Amino acid sequence: MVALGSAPRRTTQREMSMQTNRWNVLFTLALATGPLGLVACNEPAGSPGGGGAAGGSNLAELLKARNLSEADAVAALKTYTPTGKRDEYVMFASGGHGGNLIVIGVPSMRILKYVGVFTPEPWQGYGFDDGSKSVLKGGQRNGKDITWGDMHHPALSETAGDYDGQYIFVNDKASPRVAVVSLKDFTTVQIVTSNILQSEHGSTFVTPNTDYVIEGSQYPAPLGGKYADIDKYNDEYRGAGVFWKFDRQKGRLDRDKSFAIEFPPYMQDLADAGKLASDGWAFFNSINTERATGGNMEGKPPLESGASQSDMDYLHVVNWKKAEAVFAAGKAEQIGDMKVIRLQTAIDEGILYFVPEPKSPHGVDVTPDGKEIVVGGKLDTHTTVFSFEKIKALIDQKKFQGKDSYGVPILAFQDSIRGQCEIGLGPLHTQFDGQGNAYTSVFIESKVAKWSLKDLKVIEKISTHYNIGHLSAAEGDTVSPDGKYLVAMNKWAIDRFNDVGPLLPQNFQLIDLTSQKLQLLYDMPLPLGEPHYAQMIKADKLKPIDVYKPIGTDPLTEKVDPDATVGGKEKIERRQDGVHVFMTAVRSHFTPDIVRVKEGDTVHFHITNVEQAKDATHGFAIGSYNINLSLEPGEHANVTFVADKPGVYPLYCTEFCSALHLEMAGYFLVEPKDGGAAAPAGKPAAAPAAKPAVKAAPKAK
Ligand code: RUQ
Ligand code: CUA
Repeated sequence: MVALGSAPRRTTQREMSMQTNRWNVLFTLALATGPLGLVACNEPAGSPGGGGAAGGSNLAELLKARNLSEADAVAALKTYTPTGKRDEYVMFASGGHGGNLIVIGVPSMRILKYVGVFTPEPWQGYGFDDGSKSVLKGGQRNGKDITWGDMHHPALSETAGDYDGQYIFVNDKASPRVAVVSLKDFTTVQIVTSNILQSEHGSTFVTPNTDYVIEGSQYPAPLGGKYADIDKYNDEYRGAGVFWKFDRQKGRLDRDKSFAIEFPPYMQDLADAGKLASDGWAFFNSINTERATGGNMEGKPPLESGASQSDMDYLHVVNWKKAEAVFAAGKAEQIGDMKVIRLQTAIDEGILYFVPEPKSPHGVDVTPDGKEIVVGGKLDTHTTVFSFEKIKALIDQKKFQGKDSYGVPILAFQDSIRGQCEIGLGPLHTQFDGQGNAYTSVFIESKVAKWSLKDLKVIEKISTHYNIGHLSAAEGDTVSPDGKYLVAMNKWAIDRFNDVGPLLPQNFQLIDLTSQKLQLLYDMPLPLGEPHYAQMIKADKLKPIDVYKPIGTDPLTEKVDPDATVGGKEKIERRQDGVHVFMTAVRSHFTPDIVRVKEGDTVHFHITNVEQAKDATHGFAIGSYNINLSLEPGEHANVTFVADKPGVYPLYCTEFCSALHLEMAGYFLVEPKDGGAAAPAGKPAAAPAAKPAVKAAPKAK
């Protein structure tokens, strides 16, 4: 049982510097006494880390025994976080196929939490009580439950272009969905979806004050979920950019105030919102402006070669401020469940422009000052730096080099860029520090390239292990990035970890940006489906609650639930709609602890954890009924189900909450309709005569 009432003590500045000094002394000693240079690790991959067993308590001996190099020791000291100490940054990483969000402390790289988002998360009881079930229901597609997610890009809410620590938004590429997670309690409070899109990718990206959460399509399809054969690709298939309006007061996306902008059937890729100089604008990449459709068994080129014919694709430049006004003026059309600004309207109203961008680009990242847009050209060796000022001037002067086949004005490439930086093979995504440097992931080379935005020259490259996709720098998407740490999110781990069968973990690698040369500090295996992107926020910007107050609070409404119960007021009531159980949980009992219902009854459990001690969570489980709640201190939860199988069901608490946790249990008794004659579920009803026989069976001795 954890100590109650004694909040973990924060380390004082003095203690910190004492500690640093102690390490310095120890470390200098180690360097002076140990032949560090001679034990530098140069072993084949796959050998046990650090060679021999850890032995001795003397640093120099330890380094020698574990065969660690000086660089290893430095890396260890930079990431080691002693017990009770906290991390400087918190990173929110996508949980990929798991459809959940992973909270990681940096620089320790300790996993702090998995937040259930698009899929049930049993520990949190997410997807088991009525409230969270209704949140998940918001993400049903065509009435179907989706039991996985392809989560890509978490986006922290921003105020004036800076992370404010209030909310985080995430997307599901496969079944276009956007979720809102409240950072007050790290709980998913809303999932929205629209039938306007059938897949998405440019999501989620927020405008600088979180007015909108952007969701851009990926693979074109007829808008609104309609059917059209792929022969009609050019005419009937479309992309779109959805602008979900965020109501910060309510902490929810407001469907009625949200709109979409129709795009031609190119495959839109990543997106980013403008900021400062480019506030009011948004940028979407595209691939496959060739409009290849695949059909490799129908005499057509496979999609990937068909889509790589031209040298240029189109950067979509979108004036969302204008789109907002056009939508408000009623010039959007209802398609499916979304109001859509049609392509022609977007052209006529000056909402959409194209700028050619090198072949099959991927990441589009607006610089911290909002003045430039960096595009990584997957099949190009450069990053291209577009100047917003130049783009804006061309638009204002209506200086276009032509139109695409749908009539969208095209700006001249050379007139829109400031320049290009020769990066290497396969540049994807770019992050920034506060010193005018950019960091681009180089997929094919498995490297991070640090380059100067000013000179467009590579300063340094560091190898990653192995192919790197996204990368995330501390406060890296804000108007004032911190630099300091960078996490490379590598898609191939190959030989980095112990073998666990053919499906390998992902490899997150922590890189120090403050050292003279970029230094690799830590490898973190991530045992969840491809987690594309992450954002990293200064830990002290997060101010989550530690208990729900007042007692009986529903996390979704943040109000006391009308069915919350206090100690002494517990009751079981039979009403028209079934049996209502008003229950409390406290160490170490549920009240009531025996609940009797009849087969076929609808049962409503209303359970309040009446504790206010930090971390005093109780679980509530009824095994064979798939009931599993997590009741954090002060929390109230409801769960409704039909008691359709008679029998005796123990109920119990699933969190080891006290010395008498095992005794925190009771019984849920479902009396058979016929008063006890029914046999156990799955077996034919026993003849009444069998009953006394069972009763009379003598106890085995
Ligand atoms: S995108 S790295 Cu969504 Cu690059 Cu995956
Ligand atoms: Cu409550 Cu265990």
